Amino acid sequence: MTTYLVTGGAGFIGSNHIRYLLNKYKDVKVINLDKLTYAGNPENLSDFADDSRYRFVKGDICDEPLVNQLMEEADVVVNFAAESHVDRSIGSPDDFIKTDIFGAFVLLEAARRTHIDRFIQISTDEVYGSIDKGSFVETDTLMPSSPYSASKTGADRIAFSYFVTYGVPVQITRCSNNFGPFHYPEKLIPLFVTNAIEDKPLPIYGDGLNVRDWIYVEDHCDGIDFVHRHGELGEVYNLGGDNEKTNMEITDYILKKLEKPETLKQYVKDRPGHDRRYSLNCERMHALGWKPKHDFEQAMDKTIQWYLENPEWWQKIKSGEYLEYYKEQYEKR
Ligand code: NAD
Ligand code: TDX
Repeated sequence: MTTYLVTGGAGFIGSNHIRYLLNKYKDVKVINLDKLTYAGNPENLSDFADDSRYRFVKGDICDEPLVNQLMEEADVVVNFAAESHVDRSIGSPDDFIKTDIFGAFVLLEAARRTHIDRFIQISTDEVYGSIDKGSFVETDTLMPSSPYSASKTGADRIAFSYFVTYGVPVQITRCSNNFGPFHYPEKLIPLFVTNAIEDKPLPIYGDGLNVRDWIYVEDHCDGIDFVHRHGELGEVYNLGGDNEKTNMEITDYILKKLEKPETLKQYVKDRPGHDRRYSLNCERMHALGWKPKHDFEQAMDKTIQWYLENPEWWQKIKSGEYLEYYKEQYEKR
C-alpha cells in the first residue's frame, strides 16, 4: 500500500491527478492537503467522497506542524499546491512567494526529516522564459519573467538542492499549458469557452499571436506517474503536448466549435511582460518511452463538451457564490 500526499489536490490538475491515481491503482491511499483558496474546490472530487482510500485535509502547505504530521504518513509527495495564475501574480505577488517558494521549502524540510520514498515537484515550462525559435531542453538556463514563474523557479531549484544536499528523492516535472475538465475559468481555454457559451466577449491580450504548447490534463497526470515509475532521482523532465498554438488559433477553434461569431473577439491591453512563446524539447521523456496519448482536437472537443454539460460547476465560480459557500461548509467541520 502506497500513501500519497497530494498537495493542491482540490485544484485543476491536482484533482485530475488524484482521480487518475485512484482509478489506476487499487492499493493506494491519497491524502489531499489543500488550503481551499479561491482556486480550490472540493467538489472536483465529490465522486470519491465515500472512497475509504481518499482523505481531504483542509490546510496550508506553509503550516509546519500540520505538514510534519501528514508527512509521517506519506510515502510519496506530489506538490501541486501553488498560486498558479500569471495575471494575479502581476497584481499581487505576495501569496506566490509565500506558497510557491516557502510552502515548497516547508514540504521539503518535512520530507528530509521523515525519509519518504519520493518527492515530485510540479514545476512548469514557464521557468525557462520565452523562446522565439527552437525548444528548451532540461539543462537550459532558467529565465523566468513573471512573479509567478520566478516563484515556481525558486521551488524548482530548492527541490533540486534538497536532492543534492540532503539526498531527498526528488524529481521535477516541467509541463506545458494544460487543458481539460475542472480548469478554473480565469485561464484562457475555460474562460473563452464559458464566455463564448454565454455570448460574452473573449478578451485577447495584445495581437493574439503568443504561442503556448497545450497538453490534455490526463496526459500530464500520466506523465507524472511515468516519471515516478521510470524516471531517475534528482532529474528534471519536460512534459509537453507537442501542440503549439497561437492564442488566436485557440480562440478560432472555440468559436467555430461552439458556432459563435467572430464579433465575440475583443482585443484588450497586453499582459505586462507577456512571454511570447513557450516550447519544450521532450526527447528525454520520449527516450524513456513516454508520449502523450490524446489527440489535440479530440481532447479539445471533449473539454468543450464538459463545460457545456457542467454549467452548474463554472457558473457558481463565475458568480462568486461558490467560494464563500464551501469555505463555510469546511469551517463548520
Ligand atoms: P490551480 O490554481 O487550479 O490549483 C492550485 C491548488 O492549490 C488549489 O486547489 C489551491 O486551493 C491550492 N493551494 C494554493 N495555495 C495553497 C497552500 N498554501 N496550501 C495548500 N494548498 C494551496 O492550479 P493548477 O492549474 O491545477 O496547477 C497545479 C500545479 O501545476 C501548480 O503548481 C502549477 O504551477 C503547475 N502547472 C500548471 C500548469 C497549467 O497549465 N495549469 C502547467 C504546468 C504546471
Ligand atoms: O483572458 C485572457 N486572454 C489572453 O489572451 C487570458 C486569461 C489569457 N490570455 C493569453 C495569455 C497567454 O498568452 O492566453 C495565454 C494563456 O494564458 P493563461 O491561460 O493565463 O496561461 P499562461 O499564462 O500561459 O500560464 C499557464 O501555463 C503554465 C498556467 O496558468 C500556469 O499555471 C502554468 O505554469
